[in-house]
Amino acid sequence: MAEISELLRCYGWDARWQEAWRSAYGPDVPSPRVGTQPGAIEPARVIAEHRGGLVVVCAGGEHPALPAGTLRRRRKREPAALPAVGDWVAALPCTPLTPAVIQAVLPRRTVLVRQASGSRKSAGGAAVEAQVLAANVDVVFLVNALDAEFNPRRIERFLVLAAEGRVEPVLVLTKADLCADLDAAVALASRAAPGVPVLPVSARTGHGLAELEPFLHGHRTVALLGLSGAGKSTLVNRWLGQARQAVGEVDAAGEGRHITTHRALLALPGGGLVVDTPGLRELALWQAEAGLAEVFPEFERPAAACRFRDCRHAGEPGCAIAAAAEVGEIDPERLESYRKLARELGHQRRSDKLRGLDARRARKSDARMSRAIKDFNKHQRK
Ligand SMILES: Nc1nc2c(ncn2[C@@H]2O[C@H](COP(=O)(O)OP(=O)(O)OP(=O)(O)O)[C@@H](O)[C@H]2O)c(=O)[nH]1
Ligand SMILES: [Mg+2]
Ligand SMILES: [Zn+2]
Repeated sequence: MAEISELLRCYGWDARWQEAWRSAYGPDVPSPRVGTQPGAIEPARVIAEHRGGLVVVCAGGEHPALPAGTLRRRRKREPAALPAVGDWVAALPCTPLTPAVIQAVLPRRTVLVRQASGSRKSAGGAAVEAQVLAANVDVVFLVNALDAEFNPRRIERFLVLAAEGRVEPVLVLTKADLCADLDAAVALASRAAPGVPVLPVSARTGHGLAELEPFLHGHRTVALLGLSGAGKSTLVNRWLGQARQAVGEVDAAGEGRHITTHRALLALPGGGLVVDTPGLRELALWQAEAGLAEVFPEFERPAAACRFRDCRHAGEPGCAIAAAAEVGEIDPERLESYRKLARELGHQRRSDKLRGLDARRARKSDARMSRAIKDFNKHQRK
């Protein structure tokens, strides 16, 4: 078997990815060829996403890339199908005249996906789109500035998104230097995120940064999500040891001005990988029922005792959740959040059904694609 490229290893390629590749495309990782000849397909990781296209890193270095037409068409049936930052993909190498062409996305280990902003209204017939924020992320830092208003409801949303994508969440409270009562802030955040590490830091004074270090090693991928102006890029620059990501000023209203404009995966000198993202103004969930159940476990058991199987816990007769709330077993604010998120996901389910999104069909076409690529490579090797 061909040796694993050191560059790919730095970007997180490991024995498990090698295995995934092997089972999809055969025993060899074909070596890239240069020149205008079409080369064999090779593994690459998507490291940036611009309006104009993608950037991938493969054994030979960084290249501009575009998804193949087959992937773009698949998006209609499977909204999260397009390659995104963090994805491992099978790409045809670029030539001096053409970008690399991404033929397939290796099955994601984890994924952070939201409903694309502006697509919430499905009633008027507008398509509801999924947007992959980052793929194959090990840990997500939910970044919240301590000078901004703290909104537990936003945090819950983030936690559901992380749980759904099987990504370990860490709550990072930035700008600790601007906070008068750190203990109170941490206590408040911990209430919204039971069981999740809550780490106050200051990029200005260095306070708490050492606590983040353990996450930034060993070719693991950490994604940063949060409002604009929360201080994500400032942290990334600190870890990079250079001012590579532009950072912005915060205006009088305490809002950042969307300084980071595209998602990018960056390799840190210490071996870790970070995904810097543009500030998220809204975070609409995308098919996250499992994540919801994980973040609100206290509603799972009582809900099973509700009289109606599709009980919305909003005043239906025989509602076990309402009964539990009455005797004070349930935090009414969390119940309100849970209800709201469940309602939102319910709407989405129904509109998906109307559009006929069908996961089984998508998997079938996956298998077809990987067969086609195998054949293609066999042909190349002859
Ligand atoms: N006082 C203080 N200011 C900070 C700290 N970290 C970041 N800032 C400031 O917060 C502002 C916004 O920081 P950015 O790093 O650009 O924020 P961002 O989250 O990347 O914002 P977007 O790219 O727009 O999403 C800048 O003016 C930083 O100097 C900190 O720990 N303390
Ligand atoms: Mg930024
Ligand atoms: Zn109920």
